Amino acid sequence: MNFKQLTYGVTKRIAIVIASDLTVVSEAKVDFDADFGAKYAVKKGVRINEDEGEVYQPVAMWVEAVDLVLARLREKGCPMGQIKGVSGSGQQHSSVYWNSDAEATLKSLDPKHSLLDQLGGVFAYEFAPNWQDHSTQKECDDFDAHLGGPQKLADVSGSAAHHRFTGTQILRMRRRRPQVYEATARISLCSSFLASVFLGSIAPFDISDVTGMNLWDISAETWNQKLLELTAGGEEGVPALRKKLGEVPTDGGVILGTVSPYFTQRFGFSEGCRITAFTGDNPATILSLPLRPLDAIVSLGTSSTFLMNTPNYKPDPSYHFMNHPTTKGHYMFMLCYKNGGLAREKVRDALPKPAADEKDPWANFNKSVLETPPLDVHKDGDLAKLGLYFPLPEIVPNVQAGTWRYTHDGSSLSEYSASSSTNWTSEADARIIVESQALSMRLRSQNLVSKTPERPELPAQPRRIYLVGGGSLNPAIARAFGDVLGGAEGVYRLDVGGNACALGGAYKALWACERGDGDEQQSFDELIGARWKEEGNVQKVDDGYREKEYKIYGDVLGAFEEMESRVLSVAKN
Ligand code: XUL
Repeated sequence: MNFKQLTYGVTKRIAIVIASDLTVVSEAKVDFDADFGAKYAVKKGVRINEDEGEVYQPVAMWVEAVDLVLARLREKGCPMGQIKGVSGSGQQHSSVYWNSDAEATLKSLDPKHSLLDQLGGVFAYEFAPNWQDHSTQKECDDFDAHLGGPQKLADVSGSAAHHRFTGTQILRMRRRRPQVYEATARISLCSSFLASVFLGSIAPFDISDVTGMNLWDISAETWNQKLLELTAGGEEGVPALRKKLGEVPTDGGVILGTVSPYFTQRFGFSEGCRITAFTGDNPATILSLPLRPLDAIVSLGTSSTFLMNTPNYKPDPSYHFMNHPTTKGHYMFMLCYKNGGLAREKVRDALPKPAADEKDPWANFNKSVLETPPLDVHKDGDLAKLGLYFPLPEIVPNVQAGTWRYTHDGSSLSEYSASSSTNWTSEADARIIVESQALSMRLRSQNLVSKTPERPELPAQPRRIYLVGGGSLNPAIARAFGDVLGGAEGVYRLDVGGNACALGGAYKALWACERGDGDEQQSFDELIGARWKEEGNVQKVDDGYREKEYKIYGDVLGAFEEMESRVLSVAKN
């Protein structure tokens, strides 16, 4: 193991230390519920105020988690003094409101006392809105209208208005808690908050994470004046808001300074240990491997995300474009679904239970997915089945909770009714839900993919599809995703534990510290690509592209899109 150069990626919960050759040296974890659930009254890390749709977290818990995760790292024997650089990641969109004592307090932290003891008084608001917050419908309507419609807002900022996006959250803070807004000297995102603690000074926003705010003009590379005016309540409020937001360095590898003396004295970090910008958890995830343009990551957890690195900027209200965290001129394309694993679980639970000696609770579900033909079409003349299964209100498309089933005869779409002659079984649902999750991703990414240069005979599609998260362990899901989405080089399981974003943070720190200067400066892909080994990190789980299946699903994309618009128009009326 090479201890010469160590870099450290930290999320709210996980710290990973890697060596120059990317081997993992040490890891430690804090679990919000297990470690702090009782003290901070959180469940699944959050508190909920149902009446207002607020989902939030005590900032003190995050502060305490930093000390705890570092203490655990040191206990495990991590050579803290050899850590050369620190970066990390945090949930996107979440915001921290610092008061005017914050900067001075951060600069003079005393290593004999805990962070919690010292940072207790530096917040204008003791909570941080969590990314699941949905209290901002009014503010979303205002943001969408302000530039002339959701498409216009997406053109400028990369996304239409979303409840969780920080601009709408700040606007609500000013309206709902004006005294907090007034008392706020600086606003951080979760990522820049963590960087600030390590730096001992309020750190600027990261160039990728700032694009999750609905406030940053992506092509102009600066704040959008009109959106600032909306948020600040008029032109006269803009200078004060700009002060709260700070400046944004456009280089994702910027060295912000060295680690605060608090960490050198309390945990043994070296004085020269450098801090680079921390980024969002999704941007950090695309840094956990050398993700080339045309490669996609599909995260199959409780919710689902689809991430791609692309040089094409084609914004649309139903998805997100964000600046790539390390590569100027590239973007992270992201689809973020609320319904993923839980929705599949509901369908699974409607199937007969597997036999008592069957250990895999997914056995029957998987059997149904594999034994049901695409779209449940067994023979010529069978109607194709399409469905939407949303036990939670969905983001993509933005629709209330519900289940919808449709059939398609090759030219027209009809809503399925139980009294029709078509037989729709629970086994078919298992196939149709997995297909529908993948079809939604194919529909929305189809204009971003092109032919894979090494296989020009194949239609445009992702080159590799990397699956992560709980669902990636399920071979039937891998197979169905390969059927629908293709994958010119196949479908792979990305096997970096549950820590892709912490690992991506560590790779970012390594790149920032070792990329060199001037003409010699290496891009993230060059540096990490040369050191990264497939072996042990990824495993091929499906061949991906299959001509017949790829065409079958391509032929129903239009019908799938029409089904979504019908569901949306009924929901609106
Ligand atoms: C992305 C999003 C979530 C959080 C999760 O827009 O809101 O994926 O980043 O931490």
